[in-house]
Amino acid sequence: MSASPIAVVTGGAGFIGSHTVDKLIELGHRVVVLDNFSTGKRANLARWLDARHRFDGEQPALEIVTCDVAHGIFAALAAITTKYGPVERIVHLAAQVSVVASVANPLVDMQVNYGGTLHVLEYARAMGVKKVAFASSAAVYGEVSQMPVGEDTPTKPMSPYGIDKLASEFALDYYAAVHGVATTALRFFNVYGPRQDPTSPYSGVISIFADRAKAGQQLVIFGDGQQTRDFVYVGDVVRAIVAAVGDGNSRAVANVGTGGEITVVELARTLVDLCTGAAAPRAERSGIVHAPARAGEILKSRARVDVLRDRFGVVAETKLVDGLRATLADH
Ligand code: UD2
Repeated sequence: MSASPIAVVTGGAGFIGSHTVDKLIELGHRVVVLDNFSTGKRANLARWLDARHRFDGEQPALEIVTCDVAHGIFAALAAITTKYGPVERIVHLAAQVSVVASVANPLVDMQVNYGGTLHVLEYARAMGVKKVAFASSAAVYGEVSQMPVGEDTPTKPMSPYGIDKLASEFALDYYAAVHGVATTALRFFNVYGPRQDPTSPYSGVISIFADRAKAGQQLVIFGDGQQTRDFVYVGDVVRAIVAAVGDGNSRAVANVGTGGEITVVELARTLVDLCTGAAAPRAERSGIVHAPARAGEILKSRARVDVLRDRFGVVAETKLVDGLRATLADH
């Protein structure tokens, strides 16, 4: 039996990363996770940690390396590649993920997010990695008046986070053009699903609402709740990632969303209904209250998704209510 290919997932112990690892291993890869466990959790990878999935060079398996991507992926991977062979593909998800934290500390954001991408690209160039897929963000667009947002919309990021994601995209393009490293940047819209951490005030709204609705606590909507988002289920995002990292296309940039949008108030009502049953008496249901709008908040967000469909053959097909049910089951 020939050894299965080695894929690296940076940030592989995190929310999107661990779902990506699950899928890549199911597809037959040996997967190396690079994670500094600042937000990632070993428990997210629990199903691969038993003896059946030992990384002995042949069967699909998992190896975890604790490291900061922005401090030397070369050293982190040296022992593994010497023993088991070269890395074929890299999914680069490791990042500082809070927009608010990036505003408070732009230098850290730049070092981790832009610096991390450069380390990954330098590794890919030096080691002849076949493909790098990168988690970019809808944050590269900033406030856009025309919906849905296509990839050709002028980018105008409104935060250090968005700037560093866009700078990373430029770096991907540069390495593709100058060094022949095949790359794809995926611009994630609002990703949700099981394993998303609800504990920070800046966690994704669905993880926060799911947690509170399940506990019968109030859901707090910022502003009037008429702002919309394109919420895309993590399982669909993983299909986009796997398609992007598996193909030879280069220099592609693709939105990853559903192409639909829902208001935050509708979202809150749907979650409350799912938790209590639409017919439940008002008193048993979580209340929905309003608080002042977040400063600098974008009003509308909806992805155009034809590049994802036409170039990568992926359509986000999980219905919101099904995705919400799966998310609630995890809380
Ligand atoms: C998303 C991304 C962010 C960045 C940005 C780019 C997530 C988690 N964050 O930020 O990384 O890419 O898009 O535009 O995907 N809300 C409430 N109550 C709460 C929490 C949130 O009403 O308790 C509202 C919030 O005001 C916003 C919406 O829910 O209108 C979504 O908030 P979010 O923090 O989940 O995501 P967003 O779109 O601000």
